[in-house]
Amino acid sequence: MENRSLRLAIQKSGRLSEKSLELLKAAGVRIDNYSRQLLVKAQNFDLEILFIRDDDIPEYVQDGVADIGIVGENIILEAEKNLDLVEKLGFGKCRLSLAVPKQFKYESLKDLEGKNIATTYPVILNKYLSENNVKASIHKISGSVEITPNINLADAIFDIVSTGSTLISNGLKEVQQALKSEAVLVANKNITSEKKALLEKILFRVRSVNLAKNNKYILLNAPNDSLDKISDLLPGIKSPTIMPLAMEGWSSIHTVIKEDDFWENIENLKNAGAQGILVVPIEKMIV
Ligand code: PRT
Ligand code: ZN
Repeated sequence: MENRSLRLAIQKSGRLSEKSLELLKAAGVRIDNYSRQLLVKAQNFDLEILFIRDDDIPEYVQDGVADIGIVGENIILEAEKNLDLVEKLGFGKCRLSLAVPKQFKYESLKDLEGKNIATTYPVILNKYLSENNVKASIHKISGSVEITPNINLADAIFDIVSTGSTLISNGLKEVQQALKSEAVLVANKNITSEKKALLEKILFRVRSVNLAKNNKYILLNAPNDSLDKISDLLPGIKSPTIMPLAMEGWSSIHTVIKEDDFWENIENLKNAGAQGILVVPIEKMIV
């Protein structure tokens, strides 16, 4: 009989493993007593978690061995499988960039015409170069791409960069970013309606968790004559809640604000008369 549980493939051990499990936990999915066996059943949700290498996830999901998966967008784009990209998850952020030895006089992509470029992402690189009308010879290698220019195996590399320190410590400089990547939730194109309903349920929770992460609950006090000015600075979900304080002529303002907007606006809020500003994390947010 066909398995009715929704089966999710995540990376067994690597940069996305902990964050994937954290996301499930925050979404209220309990997986007790697991020690990264291949397949584990959630305690309180009709979900099985399959722990595998990230490179295998696109194929497993396409072939229906798993119904959904969490994997880097870079892996998905390179694998060229037929999948639904359901949601960007906001972690595992990195970029795919071209880098050259630091003494290389790089001015534009044309400087790479006819050069040897080493990468583990030949599909993405090939597409990027042809979109930009540059012809280079691409060398697919499976690891330690960053050492290839030093051993004269390549003139340039195309690889994942996050802090950039790997490039620097290998005497390379990042010259061109081709794309950004982050962890994404992907799904098989032909899942049953039962499984689709389970996916929707998980997705609703994941969105609530991620929305909450990007927003903060803000409380502040202000003199009544600056309330309008302060309200204008707080682009809340709806209009802010304003309550009178015991102190004559003062009110307390509560609202939800995007974390980035908060940092942008902090000085303006203070200048407008805000005092006692509190910023509180939100656990779940349903709008
Ligand atoms: O064993 P398995 O095949 O499952 O894992 P893996 O070794 O292939 O992948 P892993 O765990 O290294 O990365 C998983 C995913 O994390 C990648 O597919 C990306 O989507 C994402 N990610 C985010 C990164 C990085 N940041 C990253 N910095 N993947 C790799 N790196 C490497 C990069 O290859 C380079 O060697 O880190 C180095 C650069 O880092 P900086 O900080 O020095 O620039
Ligand atoms: Zn891998």
